[in-house]
Amino acid sequence: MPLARSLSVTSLSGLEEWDEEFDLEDAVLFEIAWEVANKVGGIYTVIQTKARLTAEEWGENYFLVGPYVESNVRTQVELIEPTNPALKSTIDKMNRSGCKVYFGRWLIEGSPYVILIDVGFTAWSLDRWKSELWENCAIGVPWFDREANDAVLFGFLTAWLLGEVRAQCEEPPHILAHFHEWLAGLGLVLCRQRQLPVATIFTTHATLLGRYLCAGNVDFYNNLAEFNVDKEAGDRQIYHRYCLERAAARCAHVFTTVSQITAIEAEHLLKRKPDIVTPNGLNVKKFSAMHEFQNLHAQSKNRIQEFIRGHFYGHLDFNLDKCLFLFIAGRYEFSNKGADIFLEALARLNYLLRVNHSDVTVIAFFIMPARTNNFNVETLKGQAVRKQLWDTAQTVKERFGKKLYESLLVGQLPDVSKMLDKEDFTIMKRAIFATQRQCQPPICTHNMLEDSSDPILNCIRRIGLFNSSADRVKIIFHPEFLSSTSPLLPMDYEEFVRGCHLGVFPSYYEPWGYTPAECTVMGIPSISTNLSGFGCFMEEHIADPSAYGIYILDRRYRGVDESCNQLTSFLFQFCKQSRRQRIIQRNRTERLSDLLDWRYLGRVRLQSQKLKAHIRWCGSSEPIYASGFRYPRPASVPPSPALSRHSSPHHSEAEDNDDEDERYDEDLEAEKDRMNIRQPVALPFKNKAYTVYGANGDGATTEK
Ligand code: G6P
Ligand code: 1S3
Repeated sequence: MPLARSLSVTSLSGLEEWDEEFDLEDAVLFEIAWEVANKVGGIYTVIQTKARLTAEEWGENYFLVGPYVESNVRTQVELIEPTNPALKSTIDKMNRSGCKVYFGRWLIEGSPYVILIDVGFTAWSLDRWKSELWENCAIGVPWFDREANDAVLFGFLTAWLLGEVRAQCEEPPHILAHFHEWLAGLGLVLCRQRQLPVATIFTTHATLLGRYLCAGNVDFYNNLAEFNVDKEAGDRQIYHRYCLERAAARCAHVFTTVSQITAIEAEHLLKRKPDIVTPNGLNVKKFSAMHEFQNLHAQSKNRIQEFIRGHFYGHLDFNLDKCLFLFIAGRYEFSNKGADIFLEALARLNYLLRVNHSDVTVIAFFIMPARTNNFNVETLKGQAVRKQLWDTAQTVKERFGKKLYESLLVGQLPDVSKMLDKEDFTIMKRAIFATQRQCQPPICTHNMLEDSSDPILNCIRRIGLFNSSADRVKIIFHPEFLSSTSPLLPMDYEEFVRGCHLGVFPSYYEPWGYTPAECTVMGIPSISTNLSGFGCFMEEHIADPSAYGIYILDRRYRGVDESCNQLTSFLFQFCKQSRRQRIIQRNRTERLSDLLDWRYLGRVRLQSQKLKAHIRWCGSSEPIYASGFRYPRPASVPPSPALSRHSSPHHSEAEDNDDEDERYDEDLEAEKDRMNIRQPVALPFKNKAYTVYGANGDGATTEK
C-alpha cells in the first residue's frame, strides 16, 4: 500500500529524537509561503509585518522560504551568500542538482533572510513529482492547473531543502517549519510522509472551499456541517487543490488559523479543528504626538480632493469641504467582500441624503483590481483639465502680482479695476470653456475588459448611481491597486487610507480582514462585520466598538436586507457627524492600534516537550488579550443606555475639558484589573438567502 495512505495524519509522531526539553535559542525556524517577497494578498501582509519581531526573536535562526520572482527580487531583495554553512552547502548541492535556489535579505523592516526557489527552473521534474504524489498520496494534479503545478514544484523543493539542511549538519538542529496556506502545504505533507524530524505547523488563512462556496449562491454558515466536501470541491474543479490543503491541515503537528470563525469553518471543511487561533497583527508605528496622524489625514485628504477636482470637472457643484470619502478595497470578490451590499446601501444613503436636504456629498471609492487595458481617456482628461486650470490661475496671478508690485513701487495704491486686462480675461474664459463636458463624470477610471459582465458596473447600472448632479452619493471605481507613480491618483494605499473618512468592508467571507485593521492603526474609522475575523475580535475585546469608530455590521443574525438597512444607518449617522465629532472619533480609533500590534497581540512561540511541537499563545510578556481583556467605553461617552445606543461620539463637557485621555487611561487600568472574559458568539447564523436588490428611482429598495 502506498505510504501516505497509511499515514496517521493527525498523529504527532515523527519527532522521537527530539529532547524532552530543548533550548529554543538553538532551534531553527523556517517560515514557508508563496507570498514571501511576493505580494498576492493578505498573507504577504502577515509575513511582512511580523518579520521584524520574528527576526528579533530568532536572530540568525530565522529563514523565510518563498518563490523566486525576478521582478520582485530586483526591487525587494538583496542577494547574498548564505551565512549558515549547512544552508550554504544545501543550496550549493541543490543548485548542482538542477535547481535554482537563491539566498538573500528581504529589504523590509527586520531584514529577514530569505531563501527563494525558482520553481520554473525545475519544471523538468514536474511529471516525476506528480506521479510520486499520486503513488504516495493519491492526489492527482491536472496538467492545466498552473497554480497547482507550481504548488507541486514548490512543495517538493521545500521538502528537499529541509531534508538536505538536516543532512548537511553533523548535529542537526531542531527544525520548526511553519507553512502558510495550501500553495505551500505540500512541503509539509512530504516532510511527514518522508518522516523528517521537523516540527510542522500549518496556518490556513482561508479555506479554498469556503471561499468558493461563499462566492456562490449558498447559505454557507448554516450548512457548514452538511456539505459533502468532496463533491463540492469536485463540482468546482478544485478537488486536487482541496486534497493538498486538507492533507496539509491533517498532517501538521500543529494546525492554526487566523480567527474563531475560520476555525469553525476549518473544522467542518478540512475535518480538523485548529489547535490554536492566531489573530493577525500589524507593525504599528506610533507617533509621538496625537495631532501628527490628524495632520497626515488633512494632507492626504487635500490630495484626494485635488483628484476629485479633476475627476468632476464641469460638475463641481458640491462643496468639497463637506465631502466625505468612503472606500472599500481588496481582492475583487464581489459578494465575499460585501461590495454588493455596500452598493445597495449607497443607493439607500443617496435617497436619505436627498430627502433630508443634506449638504454632505459622499464619494465612495471601490479599489478592487479587475482586468483592464489601462486608464480611460475621460479620466485622464479630467486631471489634464484640472492642471490646465491651475496653470491658468498661476499665470494670471503672476501677471496680477507684477502689476501690483509696479504700482506699489511708484507709491500708488493700485486701481483694482485695471489689475486684470483683456488678455487675462481671454485666458480665463478659454480655460473655463475647456471645463465644459457633455457627459457625466466617469464611474470607472479604467477601460474594463469585461465591462458588460462586471459585477460592480452591472450593479451600478441597476441602482442608477451615475454621478449625476442630483446624486448626493458619487462613485469612483478604480480597478487597480493604488500606486504613488500613477498618473491619475499618485498615492500609495497608506496615504489614500489616511485621507479617507471611513473604510467600508461589509464582507460575507473574511477569515481575518486586514483592511479594517489597517484603517484602525491609522486612526480611520471602519465598518466590518461579525462574519469577519477582525470584526469578531474587536467585538470580543472592546466594550463599545462603535464609540471607537469600529462599526460592526450584523451579517450573522440578520438577512441581507436587514444588514443592508443597518449599513445604511451606519453610513447616514456617520454623514451627520460634525467635523469636531469626526476628529474626536479618529483619536479614539487610533487609540486601539496597540490592540492590533504584533508586539502585544501575540506571537507564535514554539516550544517542545515530548509532544515535539506545541504552540503557546503569548501576548508579549503579559498575555492580557488572550485572557479576555476588554477595552472600556471611552470616558466621554456617557454610560446611560439611552445615550450609548448612539454609535457616533457625542459632544460632551469631557471633550471640552481635554481630560478625556487621562480619564480614559484610568478606566483602562480599572478594566485591566477586572479582566472581564466574554464568550464568543455561538452559531447558528442567519440564512444567507441571497436576494437581488434594485433601488428604484426614489431610492426605495425592492427585493426580487
Ligand atoms: C485633522 C486636521 C484638521 C482638519 C481635520 C479635517 O484633524 O488636523 O486640521 O480640520 O483633520 O477633518 P475631516 O474629518 O473634516 O476631514
Ligand atoms: C486572506 O486573504 P484574503 O483577502 O483572500 O488572508 C488574510 C491574511 O490572513 C486575511 O486577512 C483575509 O481575510 C483572507 O482573505
